[in-house]
Amino acid sequence: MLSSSGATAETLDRFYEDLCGYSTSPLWLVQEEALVAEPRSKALPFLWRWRDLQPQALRAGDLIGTADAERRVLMLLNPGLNRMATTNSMFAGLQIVMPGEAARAHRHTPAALRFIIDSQGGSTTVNGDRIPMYPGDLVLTPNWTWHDHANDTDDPIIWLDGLDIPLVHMLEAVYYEPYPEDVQPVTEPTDSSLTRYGAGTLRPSWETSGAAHSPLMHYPWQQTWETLQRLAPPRLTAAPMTA
Ligand code: 1HN
Repeated sequence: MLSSSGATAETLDRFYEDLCGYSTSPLWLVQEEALVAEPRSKALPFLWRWRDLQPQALRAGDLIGTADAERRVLMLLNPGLNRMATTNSMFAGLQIVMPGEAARAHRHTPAALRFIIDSQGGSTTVNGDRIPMYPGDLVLTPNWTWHDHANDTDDPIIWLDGLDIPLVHMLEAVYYEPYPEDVQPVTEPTDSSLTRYGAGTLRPSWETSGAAHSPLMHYPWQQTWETLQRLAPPRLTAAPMTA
């Protein structure tokens, strides 16, 4: 049988007020909300349009130099979240690197992914592995890997950054370190993670990646497209992202 003390509202009010003074609070007043109610996300659906944002990215390229921005990124901030977040757990942004520029080397605990939108051969170097970037490519920068970006082409390059910053921030585990030089040395043959691990089920027996993350950093669009084509009905023919 359930018990009841019969305490008056005033007595309870005083009790709850006293608890406040001890940084303590009764669970039974909020248990419904804390445990029973289903999660309701504060994040709102929102569409960021390329045709709106591309000109703004180019404008940032004109107005802001690399001396003023470690990374020239337009943040895609969710209108329902009052913080640096695109979804509850992920941050996204559009990054632009102008011809001849390099975004200097650094590393951080949030992990990053990049989907390349406009590029005729820019590159990201991840722990000494220089990765060429073309439209539709996915390039990974696992947490705490050194990375810098370079644009040796005649045109601006733009990509979509995705980082798990809101999640790592919530864990109070965001750390950052600049590389001692502007650019890290390339220590591997170009695109070596793809060479070693890009064949999927075939991997060299002598490679032993001790890293806690996947050793594959580059998913070229051509490979992705061909795989999708093999899986899809035969009417798909052209690779729309191919330059
Ligand atoms: C960052 O370091 C990069 O390394 C991109 O390219 C976007 C957004 C917030 C904080 C750090 C990058 C970022 C970022």
